[in-house]
Amino acid sequence: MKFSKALLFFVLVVALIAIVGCASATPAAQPPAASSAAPASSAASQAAAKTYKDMTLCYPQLGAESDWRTANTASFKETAQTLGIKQLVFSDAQQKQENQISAVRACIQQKVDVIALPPVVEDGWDAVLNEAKNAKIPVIVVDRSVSADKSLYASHIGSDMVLEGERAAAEFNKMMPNGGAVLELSGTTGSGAAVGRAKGFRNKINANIKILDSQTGNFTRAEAVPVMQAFLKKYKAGTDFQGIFIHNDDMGIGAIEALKAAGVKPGDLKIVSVDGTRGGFQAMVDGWFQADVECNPLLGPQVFEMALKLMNGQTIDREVLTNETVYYPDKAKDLLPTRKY
Ligand code: GZL
Repeated sequence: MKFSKALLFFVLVVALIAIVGCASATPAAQPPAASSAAPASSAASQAAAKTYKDMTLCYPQLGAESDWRTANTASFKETAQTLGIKQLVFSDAQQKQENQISAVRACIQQKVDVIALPPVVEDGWDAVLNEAKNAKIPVIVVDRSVSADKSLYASHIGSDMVLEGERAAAEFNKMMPNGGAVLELSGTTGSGAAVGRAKGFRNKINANIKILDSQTGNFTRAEAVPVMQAFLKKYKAGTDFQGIFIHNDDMGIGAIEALKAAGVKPGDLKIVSVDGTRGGFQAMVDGWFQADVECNPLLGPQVFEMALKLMNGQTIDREVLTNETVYYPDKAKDLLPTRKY
């Protein structure tokens, strides 16, 4: 059977089209592209770690009542500046809890990353801490403590206020081995600082030293003056009482003003204060204070570090206590120029 060349060519062309056409209609299985099918790498699957530049931290400061508080505020503002955080949402509650609670609520509305709360008093925080928890905004309690359940905040960082009171008591025990009587000028009523210091003082004061009276000066110089004046009207310095335990240096300086006006001289009484501010060191240099129990306000760097860890889902210690000491007049003159607050 003889095929014409033309027919043979036609058959070949048709066969060729049939082969090519199938190929294009059913693409061959493509090898998996490395980027789409391979399991994502662990780095790629994790969201990029947050940095300080991503941080909006809320610091609803309780007030500006003392040199300690001024230094605490400066520590947060300066650290925020140095770290270059996105925003420090700062406010001053003028020592009013309702103002602090409003400030926290505003920060929750703003959807800040972390709230660092320096509570003016211990009680009354449960509701707003629950609101922050429900909004998934972690809270770090700073400085003074709260009575709210620990599940409502991520951590507390501050001083051991009970230990501070115990340290003050130990000084009176040393200075008044034969006993006597002391007055107490306490801090803000209901504040973790005043409650802790009073508790610690009573834990360790010797039985032969009587706490003759106790009044609050609300941690301010101005409010301590009339309290000390009233004490001096009621009790004879040196006779009815031989010492004064004062919960912070600012009130101590106010008390000195009243003592001077009443004719009391440096050294007539045994006075122990708390904070270790420049004002307290000067009072030791001048002979008014026989000891000053340290309470460190410079908590900014640690709090920002804790906040960044929380933003990156890392765990932090639930309780961070600052290491502190007691300062005495014999070194006060040399140390005064080195004091940071
Ligand atoms: C203590 C702090 C107190 C200081 C005062 O940690 O809360 O409040 O002792 C300050 O000086 O006003």
